[in-house]
Amino acid sequence: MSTEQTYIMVKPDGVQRGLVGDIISRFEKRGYKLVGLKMATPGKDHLEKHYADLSSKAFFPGLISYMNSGPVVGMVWEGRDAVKTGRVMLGATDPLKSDPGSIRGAYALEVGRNVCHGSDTVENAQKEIKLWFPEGLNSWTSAAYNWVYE
Ligand code: YYY
Ligand code: MG
Repeated sequence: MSTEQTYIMVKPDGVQRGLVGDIISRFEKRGYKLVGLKMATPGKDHLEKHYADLSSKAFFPGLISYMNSGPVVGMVWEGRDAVKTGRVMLGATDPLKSDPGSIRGAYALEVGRNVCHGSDTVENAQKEIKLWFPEGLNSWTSAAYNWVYE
């Protein structure tokens, strides 16, 4: 168990469908601390950097075009096991295989419209946070800390 930061992003379909508030709310209510938040329309080059590891996949061009189809909302959440738990909260990549209590399991049906992104490892989270928040994050002490952690 460790305190981690993870990069969570509402994809263009999630923004268009009015899911931003719900997604933020789930992380906030779980007990995670918000240390970065922005809406962005960063363009193709930036999105290709974000998904660089997938550049050889057949679905890559479609993925980039979908991600570039409207603004996204990026956020950084901090707390206990944030990377792994964030992924559980998102659900499986294919929404049909996601737990119904997860974000994708509740709101999506197709892998190419799966509403949200979450870092998959601590190392990738650090890379993604640098890419999306080059200006840095917000350091603050949550008044709820001792009510969330023993
Ligand atoms: O991390 P996660 O989003 O759950 O999956 P990745 O394997 O990193 O793929 C990124 C993104 O690519 C996925 O959220 C949807 C899309 N994608 C796709 O369109 N078709 C696939 N067969 C696999 C992934
Ligand atoms: Mg991924």
